[in-house]
Amino acid sequence: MSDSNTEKAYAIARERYAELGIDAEAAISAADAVPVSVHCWQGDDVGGFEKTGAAELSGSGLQVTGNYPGKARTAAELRADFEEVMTLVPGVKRFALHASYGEFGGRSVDRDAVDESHFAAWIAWAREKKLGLDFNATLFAHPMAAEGYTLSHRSKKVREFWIEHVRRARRIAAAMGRAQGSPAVHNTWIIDGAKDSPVDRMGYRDRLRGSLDEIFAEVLPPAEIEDSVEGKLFGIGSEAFVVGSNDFYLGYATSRRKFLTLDMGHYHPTESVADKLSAILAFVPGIVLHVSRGVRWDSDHVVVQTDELMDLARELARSGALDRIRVGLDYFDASINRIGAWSLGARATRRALLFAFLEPRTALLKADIEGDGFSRLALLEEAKGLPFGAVWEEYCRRSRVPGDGSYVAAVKDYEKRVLAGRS
Ligand code: RNT
Ligand code: ZN
Repeated sequence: MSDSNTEKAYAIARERYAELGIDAEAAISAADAVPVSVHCWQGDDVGGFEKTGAAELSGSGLQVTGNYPGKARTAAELRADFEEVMTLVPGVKRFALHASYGEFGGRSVDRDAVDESHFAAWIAWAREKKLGLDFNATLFAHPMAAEGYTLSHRSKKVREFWIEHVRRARRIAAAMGRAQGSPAVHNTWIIDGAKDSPVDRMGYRDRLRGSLDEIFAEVLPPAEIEDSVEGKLFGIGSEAFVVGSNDFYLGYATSRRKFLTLDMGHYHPTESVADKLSAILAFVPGIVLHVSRGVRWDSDHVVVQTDELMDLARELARSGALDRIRVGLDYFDASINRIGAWSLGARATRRALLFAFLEPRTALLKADIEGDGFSRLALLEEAKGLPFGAVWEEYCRRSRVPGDGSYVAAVKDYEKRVLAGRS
């Protein structure tokens, strides 16, 4: 669409929204301002840069399928790819790294030796690009994790190795927070679990609680780091037992005043993460969202505008607690163009936020208060047919990113110019 048609369509759309008491300008500003922390790992299939060659994800419960050509092989390539993604996705963005993405200058630096010097280039790049960084300890794809247990392992030696790793990862996150003048989220997710039922479940949970307590005994400034813990329902190879289940971490985050990470792929299919927001926010300091799309299982498909995502975005917009919610992405598809996958999912997340902020809130709340369930339902239906696309296109235009009709061409162009040359 031409710029002038986009503006014309928006002017009409804006009037239509105003008829329902919705300020489209305010909605654009609100949706634009929510930071979306884009995950580094869509760019290279959760590979990281510890060693060259294929990632050893097997046994980690993470599964990346597909072999589409052009994946980033170095940190420099990953940065270049994300710079391309940034030109395609509107709104305030952050970047989430894993400890396995350090730059080790060809040396082999084990997880219990990683420190902020290995992230100096990332920190300098983020400063230049005005990107906030977030961080994750990496407790998978490693020989010490090969038995399927890390922080809850029976062996003290294995536990101590991973405790040291997470301690270091937290310090790296704090260094990022210091450099950017605002806290970096540090998320801890572990693989621990079993294919079949262990008898001593209690032992594993006791040990996990103990390890986490040892890790968090080191107090880091809240201005530099926000600690979060992520539970899970099951993984490939941990179908019968996951030590860090939702119940475990809900209790942990509540009692230890930590953030809780809610991944959209980590619950029973009929559970609603949207519904969990207001329930859990009543008891924890904050929530980290891992926006994802599970197809039949925690498959981490590229995020699209599903009902689940829309419900989540609406709850976010309605919550009045945006200062306690961190939005992060967590999906990876290696079977299609990775830059396309990355930007499509991030755009879908931003679209859902904009849609949510365009809700006729005042009228809906009135119906709520008056107990007029029919009007509320009718209004929610009406909202689905409002000229949302015109607002989205105008928002993209103002953000100087391509609209839906032209960003695919930009992805293809980058593929031809850059990705095709990678073996
Ligand atoms: C795994 C968790 C975790 C990872 C990333 C790579 O089930 O969702 O968040 O996907 O840390
Ligand atoms: Zn996750």
